[in-house]
Amino acid sequence: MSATANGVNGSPRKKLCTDQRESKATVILGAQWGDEGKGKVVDMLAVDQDFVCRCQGGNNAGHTVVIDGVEYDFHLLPSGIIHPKCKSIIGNGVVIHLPNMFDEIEKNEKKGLKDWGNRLVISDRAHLVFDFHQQVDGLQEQENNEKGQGLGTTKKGIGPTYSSKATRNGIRVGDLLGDFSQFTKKFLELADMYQRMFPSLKVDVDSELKRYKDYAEKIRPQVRDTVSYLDKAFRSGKRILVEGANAAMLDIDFGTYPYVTSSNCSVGGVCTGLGISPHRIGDVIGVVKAYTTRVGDGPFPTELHDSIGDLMQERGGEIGVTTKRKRRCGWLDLVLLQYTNTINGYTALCVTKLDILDTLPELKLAVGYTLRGKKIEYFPSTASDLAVVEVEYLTMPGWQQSTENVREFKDLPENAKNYVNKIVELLNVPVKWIGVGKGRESIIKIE
Ligand code: 2SA
Ligand code: GDP
Ligand code: MG
Repeated sequence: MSATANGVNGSPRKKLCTDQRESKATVILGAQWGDEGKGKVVDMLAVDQDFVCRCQGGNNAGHTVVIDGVEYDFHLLPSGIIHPKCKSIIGNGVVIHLPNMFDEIEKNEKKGLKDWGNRLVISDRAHLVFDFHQQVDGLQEQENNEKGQGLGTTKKGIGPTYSSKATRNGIRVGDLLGDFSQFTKKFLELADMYQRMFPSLKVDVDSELKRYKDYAEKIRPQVRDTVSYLDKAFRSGKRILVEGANAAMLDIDFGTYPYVTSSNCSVGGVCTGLGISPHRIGDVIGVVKAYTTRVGDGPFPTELHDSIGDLMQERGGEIGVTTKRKRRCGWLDLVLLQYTNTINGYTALCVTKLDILDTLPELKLAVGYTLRGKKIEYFPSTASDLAVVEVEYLTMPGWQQSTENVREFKDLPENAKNYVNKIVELLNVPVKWIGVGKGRESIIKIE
């Protein structure tokens, strides 16, 4: 048989996958501008998983999990960390500020997190965020604001750290655990570069190096090569969940550039941020808030600047988990969701926060965009075009009754069912879960 025939029949690939025990990762991704409720979905699905992995972002993320009335907010730690049987992986694509990570661990220990040291695994390829990256994030924002071009970042040093990674003078976890004199040299060079770029930046090099010498020993037990570790897990049929952070519309390539974060928050980031082959990706679950929110600057076609927007903000408790900023609110945008579905290929959706819409007499869904008088069949790539699209809406009647205690789809008010069914119809993706409250139990599962 020729090599070509082999390829066409798919046999070389098949050979790699013939082990019956081989598993596939389930991926959870934000389908809008973040804060869709990914933390809650991860918590729900992590119950029977062996691994929960973060693949991108850093502690700019804020993922909320509510268990028995106790609210946990995770920023860098995977939301599965509270599940005693589940290992939590921080992959190579993540950027880590160690002092913030240990603060986060300490805060959660006070709420009941136990034995995390046995479950947390950190990639030696992940890049480190230093205090000066966070300061530079603030300085850049300040400069941009002065020009009226602020992005509204979380100031967690995410952009500057991914910049260091791209300019190849970033420092990785593995560097910290290796020869400390080499780490010192790299640290001095990097700090020096930023001080030349930002003369007002102060870096207390001696105390930082002392601090990092201690952090090296503190994290050493958690660090390993996560590529081979996960490979072994896939081969032995372990159940692996990937927790996307931020969301598709904040993706550095596909989001509303430059009003985006600095990583790939869509499905590609799963492969590059964990070293997973695309063949190992199974279900891709898109988490969709029943309306739209955005925190930070940038265009938002369905934004509401009226009492309905205020109602969504207040009823929805729409406040940033990391920065405590008010989130902007607006109608559900199906044009945007069609776009992120094209990129991510959702196999199922979880629609969250349906309960927040319970009091509205009427709801609108964005179903089309017109740009400079012409209906468009693509999602605009520039912030300036997106800022001027005219939105075509479909109006649907509201249900004006509480959905909070509903646990089966059939028991939802007819108009709530119609709203969800419209999402399914227009996206052609099944909705498998509907969130009707903050708690773990407040979910409708659709078999
Ligand atoms: P950055 O800090 O460089 O990643 O900021 C760039 C843009 O990305 C947005 N961004 C977010 N949007 C929604 N949720 C995020 N996490 C927090 C939360 C945000 C918070 O869960 O609420 O607390 O404010 C998040 N992280 C980054 C950010 O607003 C910028 O528009
Ligand atoms: P994430 O970043 O996608 O994990 O989302 P966040 O945690 O930043 O924001 C989602 C907020 O909505 C949190 O306060 C959650 O507790 C809350 N939440 C999640 N799902 C639901 C839901 O179905 N109904 C209600 N009322 N709140 C929800
Ligand atoms: Mg969030």
